[in-house]
Amino acid sequence: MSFDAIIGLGQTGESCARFLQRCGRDFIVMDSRPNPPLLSKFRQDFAHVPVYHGFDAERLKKADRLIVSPGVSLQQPEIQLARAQGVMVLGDIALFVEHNTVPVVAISGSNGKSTVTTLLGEMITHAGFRCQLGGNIGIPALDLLTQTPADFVVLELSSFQLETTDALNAHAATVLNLSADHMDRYTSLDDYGAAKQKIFRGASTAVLNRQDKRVLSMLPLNDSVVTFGLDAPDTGQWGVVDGRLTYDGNTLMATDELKLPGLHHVENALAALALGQAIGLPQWSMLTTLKTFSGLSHRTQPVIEWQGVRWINDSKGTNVGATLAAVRGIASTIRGQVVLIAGGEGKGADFSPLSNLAKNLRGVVVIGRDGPVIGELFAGEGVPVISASRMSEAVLAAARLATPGDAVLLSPACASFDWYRNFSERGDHFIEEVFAYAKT
Ligand code: UMA
Ligand code: ADP
Repeated sequence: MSFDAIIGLGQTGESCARFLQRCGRDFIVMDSRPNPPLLSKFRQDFAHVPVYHGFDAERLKKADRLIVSPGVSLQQPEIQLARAQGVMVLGDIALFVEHNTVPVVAISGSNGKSTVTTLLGEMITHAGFRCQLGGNIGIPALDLLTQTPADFVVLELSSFQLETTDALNAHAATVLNLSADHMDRYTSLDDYGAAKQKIFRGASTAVLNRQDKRVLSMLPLNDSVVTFGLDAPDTGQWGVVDGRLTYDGNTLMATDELKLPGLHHVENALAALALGQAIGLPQWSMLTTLKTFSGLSHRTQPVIEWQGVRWINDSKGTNVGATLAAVRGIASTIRGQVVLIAGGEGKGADFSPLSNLAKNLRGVVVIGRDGPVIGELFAGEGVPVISASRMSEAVLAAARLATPGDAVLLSPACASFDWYRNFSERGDHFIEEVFAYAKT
């Protein structure tokens, strides 16, 4: 019997099942968890499809293809064994590429992916084109194939999704930056970078951050390579001159006209402009979008200003690079200092670069499983550290540390899974506790 095996019953696995059913293929599903969150719904929707608990190498070896979800490592011995027997291993993005007919813009990087994906989506729409967003942003790419085709598809892609994709053949592709993340899945930063670099395979235009050495070293052999950075640009490149976004010698708008605060968002704006130009969007239209785009929730999102202190939710700051950018970005916009709330599940990260933030910090409140590791780092730098065992305590502790002119920033540098289902639940709970504190 000819069949495919879907590995992982999450959002991706479910979308793969819908896709294979539309194609009339037989398939089975395996998940290592006894009770994957979507199991009961799946059993209702796909009553005839066998779902197995645990990865069974013997069964996998008999499949034609393994369609592996991003949350499952390709290093799983059962997957390796099947691959060694000649079973094809791929992911949902590879299937999408095989069946998609719409021009794709692909966005990866350690941080800023969702922001740039959404911003570019708004630029495309403002310019009068139809656009679909998908991928790591939370809409499985295969589901886009069932919608009315748009003029462009913008895909946010994680390193996990790129690992299982051979050639994306995007119209334009970028890696925004590279800093340590998911070190529980990779042996080194090079290994992680190699997965991201795959985004450039077959791309017509590659857009690179020229100030990020690791990204620049990916310099692909694409027909057209465009760079962006916060420095003055060379001919045909994007950058900043005297506080103004600049392209090819022409200044376009002042960086403080951007609605989003912080230098990391200037980089995001330049990346979106470079990608937009690569697919033919008019500059005037993209600049108008930049002046109105106010960003996404949980990414340096203002919550409230209370007794002279600004409270900011950056729950999506789930790795060290994001927290560095968020603290520096916010510190440059306030009179005082930042009180940082950080900690959670560290994913095997090296937190030591965070100690460079000591001069920006009034104090640190540590939370979650790996909070104590972050705490030790700052205690060594002479920054006051308080440990909190729940979010309400963290908010009260931060309020005690802050003085007027300061900002309290939740930017954990960690995933949320030790206390919450996901980063948005963590951010929502933080906001709730901040309002509860302000009412007292
Ligand atoms: N899992 C198991 N056993 C399995 C299968 C999964 O333990 O057999 C665990 C994974 O380790 C993971 C969780 O279940 O912790 C979910 O994994 P999944 O592959 O089933 O995830 P999906 O629900 O399909 O969601 C995935 C992306 N998740 C991951 O890459 C972990 C979503 O990105 C993405 O939005 C979705 O596909 C649609 O494309 C989320 C994410 O956290 C936002 N991404 C990481 C990030 O942004 O840092 C990469
Ligand atoms: P991703 O989808 O890659 O996780 P997001 O756009 O959701 O990226 O932003 C996540 C966090 O990363 C933000 O909360 C902010 O702290 C940080 N961030 C955003 N853009 C950048 C950037 N260009 N460089 C570094 N950090 C960034």
